[in-house]
Amino acid sequence: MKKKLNIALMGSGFMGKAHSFAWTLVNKFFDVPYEPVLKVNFGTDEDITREFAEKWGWEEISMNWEEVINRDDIDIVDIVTPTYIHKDMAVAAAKAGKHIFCEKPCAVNYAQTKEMAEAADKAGVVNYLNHNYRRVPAVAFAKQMIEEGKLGTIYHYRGAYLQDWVMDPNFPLTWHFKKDLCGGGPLFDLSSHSVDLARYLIGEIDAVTAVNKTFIEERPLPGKRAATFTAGGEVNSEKGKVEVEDASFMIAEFENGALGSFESTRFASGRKNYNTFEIYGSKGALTFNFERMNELQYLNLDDPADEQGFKTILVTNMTHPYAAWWAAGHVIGYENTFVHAVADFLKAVEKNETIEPNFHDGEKIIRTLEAAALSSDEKRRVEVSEIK
Ligand code: SOE
Repeated sequence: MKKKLNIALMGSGFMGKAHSFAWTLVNKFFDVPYEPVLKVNFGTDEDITREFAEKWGWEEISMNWEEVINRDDIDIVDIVTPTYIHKDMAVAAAKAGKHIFCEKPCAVNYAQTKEMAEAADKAGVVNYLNHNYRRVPAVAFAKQMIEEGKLGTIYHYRGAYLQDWVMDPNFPLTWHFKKDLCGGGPLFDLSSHSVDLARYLIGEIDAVTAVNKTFIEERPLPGKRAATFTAGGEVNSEKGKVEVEDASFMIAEFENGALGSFESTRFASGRKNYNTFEIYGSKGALTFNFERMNELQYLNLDDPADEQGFKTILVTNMTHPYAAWWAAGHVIGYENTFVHAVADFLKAVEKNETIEPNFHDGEKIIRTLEAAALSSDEKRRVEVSEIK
């Protein structure tokens, strides 16, 4: 019998589903040391929270997050709320001695990420920041190939994360458009993932030059069920001000000498979750597109010149990272990446080990994004170290 660990899920939206799926399935496919128990779900709207909890199998619901976090029977606090409250919840969880699994982006600004990291370090709790795309098998395999030297010296990193879910000017003014609640638009929501992947795959960023742009300045106020990807059905004639960018383009100078770029937008028509990277090195290149997440494109400059070209590697073999699902060629999906994260997190909890990315990675990512926002505001190149 595995030891049971009680989970408190803070939030019940789009990410709540993905996390609930992961806690439920992790033991079926991965050899993890614990059995997670879906104990309590915190939400702000009682009807929505009850519906969600019943559907996903949470034993109880609560409308009081502080009480939930401080319950003696809770072992793990899983934060899937809008970004503005990550810091308060994470600091409270650390103080209460709970291990923390937290959605990205880490927080709404660099100062908050520092507080989160400090609180977690002081309490000695395991803390994990869920940039889940690191745990796509093809991405973890790309990392392996880069570490083996297959690309040689890296010259370029191009990260583009494109979506289109708010292109309709009547898409409501959800928390994703209010700076205090989200920290930034696609820069925080999407480029946070791209910067995480770039740091994971090729290294740290020293300086950035960016331009942010807002296309729609006002939107209708949101109804009760408006959420990520969902207008919610309610039509409201009153409008409010959009406080964040709709698109962000950034040039990045890496510590190792590579030159990179990051594009993020919610206005790329037809692009739904187009999270891509291209890495070019002295010995070859790798490209990845999340919408084809089981594949990596690889160019090897050692191939005979007249046979050179990108080949597709189908990253589903039992020798590839996170092989636990099906036989080779039986592709996996978005939700599986959350199971991988939960599996690694539970192993880290058992050994009380550091897992990556964590709040310290969050600090570095948000610092880079803040530097990009400053660069766009002041129309100049910004060293990441300028952000205090
Ligand atoms: C909305 O842009 C969103 O849900 C992001 O917040 C997630 O991090 C991404 O994985 C999918 O899109």
